[in-house]
Amino acid sequence: NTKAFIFDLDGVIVDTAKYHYLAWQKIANELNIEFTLEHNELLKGVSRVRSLDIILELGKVTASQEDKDQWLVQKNEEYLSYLVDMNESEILPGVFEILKFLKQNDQPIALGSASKNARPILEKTGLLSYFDAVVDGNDVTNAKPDPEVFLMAAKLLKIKPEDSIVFEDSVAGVQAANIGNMTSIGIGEATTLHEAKYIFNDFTAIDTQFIEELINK
Ligand code: B16
Ligand code: MG
Repeated sequence: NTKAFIFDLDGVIVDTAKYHYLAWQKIANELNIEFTLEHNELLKGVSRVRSLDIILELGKVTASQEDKDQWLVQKNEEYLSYLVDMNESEILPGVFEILKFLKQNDQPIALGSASKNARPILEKTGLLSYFDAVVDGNDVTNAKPDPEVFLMAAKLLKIKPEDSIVFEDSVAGVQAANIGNMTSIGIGEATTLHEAKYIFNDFTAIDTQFIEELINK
């Protein structure tokens, strides 16, 4: 049996949320907008453009498109500065073992991320060669919970949506997988991700027997 295994990036493979947070915080500070870790939760899985709008809404700030464009560039430059030293030590616990197991079992693997920086991150962590397809923020027009990113990934792997499995840490991402008729696996808090078909705290909680059962379903 062959299934498509589709991974989100931030919060699933690496914890880049902390870098997004630091970069957004700098912008928010300059604009005198209070931006806490709790607020940062709202930005998970959300596109860069939408993230800025959410922050501006928090501070009830209106801005010209020109200003917004400048802040978006500034945010990304700041974010990229944190990625310079990134290496395989930033791969979240258990992820590498599952990727290896899937490869050994000839299962196609794809990335389905909202990030426009996904490829360099996969390269820096040494994981790019594990992915048969990479679909990211440069390829899609509709953000999660729209299933576009995952549907495109499944299509590239030549696997039907109903035979696709999605690993996601964000609510919008879990919803996207469900709307796309795929099997959603939430990585994180059960209270937050209750819409997922299965939920695990992290990848160390997923054993290879569970993956085997998914493959043979
Ligand atoms: P970039 P994911 C998402 O990645 C992040 O969760 C989200 O916080 C970020 O704003 C978005 O990527 C865009 O990232 O600014 O690098 O294009 O979780 O979909 O892998
Ligand atoms: Mg994510």
